[in-house]
Amino acid sequence: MSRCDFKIVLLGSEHVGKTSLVIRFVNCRFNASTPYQNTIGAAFCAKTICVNGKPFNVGIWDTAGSERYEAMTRMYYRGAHAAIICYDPCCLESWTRLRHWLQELRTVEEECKVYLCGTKKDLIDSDEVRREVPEDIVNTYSQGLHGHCLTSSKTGENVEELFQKIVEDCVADINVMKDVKELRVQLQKEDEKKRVYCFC
Ligand SMILES: Nc1nc2c(ncn2[C@@H]2O[C@H](COP(=O)(O)OP(=O)(O)O)[C@@H](O)[C@H]2O)c(=O)[nH]1
Ligand SMILES: [Mg+2]
Repeated sequence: MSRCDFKIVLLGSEHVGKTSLVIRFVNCRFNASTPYQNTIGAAFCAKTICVNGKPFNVGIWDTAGSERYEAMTRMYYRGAHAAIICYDPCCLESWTRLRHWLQELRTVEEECKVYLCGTKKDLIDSDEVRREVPEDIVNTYSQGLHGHCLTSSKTGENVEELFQKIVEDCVADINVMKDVKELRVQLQKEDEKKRVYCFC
Protein backbone atom coordinates (compact mmCIF):
# COMPACT_ATOMS: atom_id res chain seq x y z
CA MET A 1 0.00 0.00 0.00
CA SER A 2 1.63 3.23 -1.04
CA ARG A 3 -1.03 5.82 -1.77
CA CYS A 4 -1.43 8.86 0.46
CA ASP A 5 -4.03 9.02 3.20
CA PHE A 6 -4.26 12.81 3.11
CA LYS A 7 -3.59 15.35 0.43
CA ILE A 8 -2.34 18.81 1.35
CA VAL A 9 -1.91 21.55 -1.25
CA LEU A 10 0.15 24.73 -0.81
CA LEU A 11 -1.12 27.89 -2.46
CA GLY A 12 -0.01 31.50 -2.51
CA SER A 13 1.80 34.05 -4.63
CA GLU A 14 5.27 33.53 -6.03
CA HIS A 15 8.13 34.16 -3.61
CA VAL A 16 6.09 33.91 -0.38
CA GLY A 17 8.05 30.84 0.72
CA LYS A 18 5.91 27.81 -0.18
CA THR A 19 8.76 25.66 -1.46
CA SER A 20 10.95 26.58 1.51
CA LEU A 21 8.14 25.56 3.88
CA VAL A 22 7.83 22.12 2.28
CA ILE A 23 11.60 21.60 2.21
CA ARG A 24 11.90 22.60 5.87
CA PHE A 25 9.10 20.20 6.82
CA VAL A 26 10.15 17.22 4.69
CA ASN A 27 13.96 17.56 4.68
CA CYS A 28 14.48 19.68 7.85
CA ARG A 29 16.67 22.19 6.05
CA PHE A 30 16.72 25.74 4.70
CA ASN A 31 19.20 27.21 2.29
CA ALA A 32 19.01 30.97 1.85
CA SER A 33 22.05 31.05 -0.42
CA THR A 34 20.43 28.95 -3.16
CA PRO A 35 19.31 31.24 -6.00
CA TYR A 36 15.52 31.56 -6.25
CA GLN A 37 13.98 28.77 -8.30
CA ASN A 38 10.50 29.18 -9.61
CA THR A 39 8.40 26.05 -9.08
CA ILE A 40 7.08 24.93 -12.45
CA GLY A 41 3.50 23.65 -12.32
CA ALA A 42 3.75 21.81 -9.02
CA ALA A 43 6.07 19.57 -7.05
CA PHE A 44 5.05 16.57 -4.97
CA CYS A 45 6.54 15.01 -1.87
CA ALA A 46 5.30 12.82 0.94
CA LYS A 47 5.97 12.31 4.62
CA THR A 48 4.59 10.06 7.33
CA ILE A 49 3.02 11.82 10.31
CA CYS A 50 1.88 10.01 13.46
CA VAL A 51 -1.30 10.87 15.31
CA ASN A 52 -2.17 8.94 18.48
CA GLY A 53 0.63 6.53 17.65
CA LYS A 54 -0.81 5.70 14.22
CA PRO A 55 1.12 6.54 11.02
CA PHE A 56 -0.53 8.48 8.20
CA ASN A 57 1.01 8.99 4.80
CA VAL A 58 0.66 12.65 3.79
CA GLY A 59 1.07 13.84 0.21
CA ILE A 60 2.05 17.48 -0.22
CA TRP A 61 1.60 19.41 -3.46
CA ASP A 62 3.65 22.59 -3.71
CA THR A 63 2.14 24.72 -6.49
CA ALA A 64 3.79 27.40 -8.62
CA GLY A 65 1.86 30.50 -7.55
CA SER A 66 2.56 32.18 -10.85
CA GLU A 67 -0.31 33.33 -13.05
CA ARG A 68 1.41 31.58 -15.94
CA TYR A 69 0.63 28.19 -14.41
CA GLU A 70 -2.78 29.02 -12.94
CA ALA A 71 -4.87 26.77 -15.19
CA MET A 72 -2.53 23.92 -14.31
CA THR A 73 -2.60 24.67 -10.59
CA ARG A 74 -6.35 24.05 -10.44
CA MET A 75 -5.72 20.38 -11.19
CA TYR A 76 -3.79 20.07 -7.96
CA TYR A 77 -6.65 21.31 -5.74
CA ARG A 78 -8.79 18.35 -6.69
CA GLY A 79 -9.20 15.88 -3.85
CA ALA A 80 -7.24 18.05 -1.41
CA HIS A 81 -8.21 17.48 2.24
CA ALA A 82 -6.39 20.61 3.37
CA ALA A 83 -4.84 23.71 1.85
CA ILE A 84 -2.15 25.94 3.29
CA ILE A 85 -2.54 29.40 1.79
CA CYS A 86 0.72 31.26 2.30
CA TYR A 87 1.28 34.99 2.42
CA ASP A 88 4.28 37.09 3.36
CA PRO A 89 3.30 39.50 6.19
CA CYS A 90 5.83 41.97 4.78
CA CYS A 91 4.25 41.99 1.34
CA LEU A 92 0.75 43.45 1.14
CA GLU A 93 0.30 42.23 -2.40
CA SER A 94 0.65 38.60 -1.32
CA TRP A 95 -2.15 39.17 1.22
CA THR A 96 -4.46 40.87 -1.30
CA ARG A 97 -4.00 37.92 -3.61
CA LEU A 98 -4.99 35.49 -0.85
CA ARG A 99 -8.73 35.98 -1.47
CA HIS A 100 -8.16 34.93 -5.03
CA TRP A 101 -6.55 31.65 -3.94
CA LEU A 102 -9.35 30.97 -1.51
CA GLN A 103 -12.02 31.54 -4.15
CA GLU A 104 -10.17 29.37 -6.63
CA LEU A 105 -9.91 26.57 -4.10
CA ARG A 106 -13.57 26.80 -3.07
CA THR A 107 -14.80 26.42 -6.63
CA VAL A 108 -12.96 23.10 -6.92
CA GLU A 109 -12.90 21.70 -3.37
CA GLU A 110 -15.67 23.12 -1.20
CA GLU A 111 -14.95 20.89 1.79
CA CYS A 112 -11.20 21.44 1.89
CA LYS A 113 -9.85 22.64 5.27
CA VAL A 114 -8.06 25.97 4.90
CA TYR A 115 -5.07 27.19 6.95
CA LEU A 116 -3.47 30.59 6.53
CA CYS A 117 0.25 30.70 6.91
CA GLY A 118 2.23 33.90 7.33
CA THR A 119 5.79 33.09 6.30
CA LYS A 120 9.31 34.43 7.12
CA LYS A 121 8.58 35.01 10.82
CA ASP A 122 12.32 35.32 11.52
CA LEU A 123 12.46 38.51 9.44
CA ILE A 124 9.55 40.08 11.35
CA ASP A 125 11.06 39.07 14.70
CA SER A 126 14.41 40.60 13.82
CA ASP A 127 12.82 43.88 12.68
CA GLU A 128 14.76 43.57 9.43
CA VAL A 129 11.66 44.31 7.42
CA ARG A 130 8.45 46.23 8.03
CA ARG A 131 5.22 44.31 8.50
CA GLU A 132 2.71 45.42 5.87
CA VAL A 133 -0.23 43.17 6.74
CA PRO A 134 -1.84 44.27 10.06
CA GLU A 135 -2.30 41.48 12.61
CA ASP A 136 -5.94 42.38 13.43
CA ILE A 137 -6.96 42.06 9.76
CA VAL A 138 -5.38 38.61 9.60
CA ASN A 139 -7.12 37.55 12.82
CA THR A 140 -10.52 38.70 11.57
CA TYR A 141 -10.08 37.05 8.20
CA SER A 142 -8.88 33.74 9.58
CA GLN A 143 -11.83 33.34 11.96
CA GLY A 144 -13.91 31.49 9.39
CA LEU A 145 -11.02 29.20 8.47
CA HIS A 146 -9.37 26.23 10.16
CA GLY A 147 -6.33 28.03 11.46
CA HIS A 148 -3.65 30.64 11.11
CA CYS A 149 0.00 30.59 12.07
CA LEU A 150 3.27 32.39 11.48
CA THR A 151 6.14 30.17 10.43
CA SER A 152 9.82 30.51 9.70
CA SER A 153 11.38 28.03 7.31
CA LYS A 154 14.75 29.49 8.27
CA THR A 155 14.51 28.61 11.97
CA GLY A 156 11.84 25.92 11.59
CA GLU A 157 9.54 27.71 14.04
CA ASN A 158 5.93 26.42 13.90
CA VAL A 159 6.52 24.41 10.71
CA GLU A 160 6.18 20.92 12.22
CA GLU A 161 3.30 22.18 14.40
CA LEU A 162 1.35 23.44 11.37
CA PHE A 163 1.48 20.12 9.52
CA GLN A 164 0.84 18.15 12.71
CA LYS A 165 -2.31 20.20 13.41
CA ILE A 166 -3.59 19.68 9.89
CA VAL A 167 -3.20 15.91 10.11
CA GLU A 168 -4.76 15.84 13.58
CA ASP A 169 -7.77 17.80 12.21
CA CYS A 170 -8.08 15.32 9.33
CA VAL A 171 -7.93 12.35 11.70
CA ALA A 172 -10.65 13.95 13.84
CA ASP A 173 -12.93 14.39 10.81
CA ILE A 174 -15.28 11.39 10.45
CA ASN A 175 -15.96 12.03 6.76
CA VAL A 176 -12.30 12.28 5.85
CA MET A 177 -11.46 9.16 7.84
CA LYS A 178 -14.28 7.23 6.14
CA ASP A 179 -12.58 7.92 2.78
CA VAL A 180 -9.18 6.97 4.20
CA LYS A 181 -10.49 3.62 5.49
CA GLU A 182 -12.27 2.87 2.19
CA LEU A 183 -9.13 3.64 0.21
CA ARG A 184 -7.01 1.45 2.45
CA VAL A 185 -9.44 -1.49 2.05
CA GLN A 186 -9.46 -0.97 -1.73
CA LEU A 187 -5.65 -0.89 -1.89
CA GLN A 188 -5.40 -4.02 0.25
CA LYS A 189 -7.75 -5.84 -2.13
CA GLU A 190 -5.65 -4.72 -5.10
CA ASP A 191 -2.50 -5.94 -3.36
CA GLU A 192 -4.08 -9.33 -2.65
CA LYS A 193 -5.21 -9.65 -6.26
CA LYS A 194 -1.69 -8.94 -7.48
CA ARG A 195 -0.29 -11.61 -5.14
CA VAL A 196 -2.79 -14.24 -6.44
CA TYR A 197 -1.78 -13.53 -10.06
CA CYS A 198 1.88 -13.94 -9.15
CA PHE A 199 1.33 -17.59 -8.12
CA CYS A 200 -0.29 -18.53 -11.49
N1 LIG B 1 14.40 34.72 5.99
C1 LIG B 1 13.57 33.87 5.42
N2 LIG B 1 13.53 33.75 4.08
C2 LIG B 1 12.65 32.85 3.54
C3 LIG B 1 11.80 32.06 4.34
N3 LIG B 1 11.05 31.28 3.51
C4 LIG B 1 11.46 31.56 2.26
N4 LIG B 1 12.43 32.51 2.26
C5 LIG B 1 13.10 33.07 1.08
O1 LIG B 1 12.10 33.62 0.21
C6 LIG B 1 12.42 33.36 -1.16
C7 LIG B 1 11.27 32.62 -1.84
O2 LIG B 1 11.12 31.35 -1.25
P1 LIG B 1 10.41 30.13 -2.01
O3 LIG B 1 10.21 29.06 -0.99
O4 LIG B 1 11.14 29.73 -3.22
O5 LIG B 1 9.02 30.79 -2.43
P2 LIG B 1 7.82 30.23 -3.34
O6 LIG B 1 7.95 30.90 -4.68
O7 LIG B 1 6.56 30.62 -2.64
O8 LIG B 1 7.98 28.72 -3.44
C8 LIG B 1 13.72 32.55 -1.15
O9 LIG B 1 14.79 33.43 -1.39
C9 LIG B 1 13.80 31.98 0.26
O10 LIG B 1 15.14 31.78 0.71
C10 LIG B 1 11.84 32.21 5.77
O11 LIG B 1 11.14 31.57 6.55
N5 LIG B 1 12.75 33.14 6.25
MG1 LIG C 1 8.09 27.50 -5.17
